Amino acid sequence: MNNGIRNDWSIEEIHDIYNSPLLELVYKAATVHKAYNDTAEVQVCTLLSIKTGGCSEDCAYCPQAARYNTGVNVQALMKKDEVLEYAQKAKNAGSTRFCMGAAWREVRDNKDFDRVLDMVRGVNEMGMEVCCTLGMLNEEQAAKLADAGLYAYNHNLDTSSEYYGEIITTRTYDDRLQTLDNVRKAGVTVCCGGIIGLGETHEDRIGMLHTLSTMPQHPESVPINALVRVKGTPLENNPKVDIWDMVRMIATARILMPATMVRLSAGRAEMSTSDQALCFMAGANSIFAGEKLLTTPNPSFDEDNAMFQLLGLKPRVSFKAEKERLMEMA
Ligand code: SAM
Ligand code: DTB
Ligand code: SF4
Repeated sequence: MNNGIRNDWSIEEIHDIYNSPLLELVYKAATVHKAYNDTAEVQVCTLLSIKTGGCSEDCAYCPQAARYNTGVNVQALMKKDEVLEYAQKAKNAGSTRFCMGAAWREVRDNKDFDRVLDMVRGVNEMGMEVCCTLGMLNEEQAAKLADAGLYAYNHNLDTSSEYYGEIITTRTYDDRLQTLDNVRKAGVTVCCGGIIGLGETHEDRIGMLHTLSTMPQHPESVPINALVRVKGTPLENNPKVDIWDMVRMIATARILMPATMVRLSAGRAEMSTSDQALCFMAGANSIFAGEKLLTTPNPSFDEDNAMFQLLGLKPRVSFKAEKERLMEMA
């Protein structure tokens, strides 16, 4: 145990937390949140799809898989200058983390990867936390990203190891864990979470939370996505995720991983302000901002600003800026 942070949760304990009466669960999560974090602060991350569509994988939820007819236009890797322009806009709008996503199965050692490394250097120099999500990585590639100034790498487990094969057949759960290991070894922070609404059971959700919360070091951020049902994907007709399930998931994640950034990720476009307020109450302290996630709609900066005003929330300064401020004071 370290500062009350535990890595030895049992499935039974998580089961009991997840299944506790909803308001009691939210109350407990809010209490843990207050003890570990500034509850007024919400980290605002901006996502940019730097390479879109045409992906060889078969992830059943994903509009970017080449094998589904989803109407997503394939776009080759963007130019560095274009990406930096977006990053500057995001920074001006108050975002402190910039996350670049590519519809790749894995990173290959080629000119495209060199260009991504250049983008990472550029965004880092702008004073933002840089995050990438590029698919699978080996140790050397993770080290190169770290050298370029990468702050975080997003690589989701998506669901439980038991249910994984129902959703993706072109890679394994172990492949995912291996990449996460490579990222950790390179000293890059880990962003790893999942999706609810894939047709999984409550036990699958508990299983995924168990895997995340028993890692030797908790992921620094855990995105909880509600499935965005995209026409043309095998999951297009799944029922809409119930907000109470989202709240239950976020609250449980907060209790298990008290100091982690729990991100209310995909699905906000279909949530009301009061739905989102409940998620913040339950311990969410990070969002993706900007009109688009990777390919699907997200609330606008103006809508989010209005929500922050209403709820008395403020965007969190970047860890980098915080560190620099402390050094200046010393
Ligand atoms: N290709 C890389 C990979 O799979 O790791 C990076 C990009 S991929 C789009 C990043 C994550 O987006 C996925 O792991 C999944 O959790 C999430 N995602 C994709 N489509 C989604 C959808 N329709 N609804 C919710 N989350 C989704
Ligand atoms: C994460 O967990 N959610 C983001 C980010 N990491 C890369 C992606 C959500 C994608 C939603 C579907 C889309 O816009 O294409
Ligand atoms: Fe490709 Fe990532 Fe989408 Fe899977 S989630 S199809 S790997 S872009």
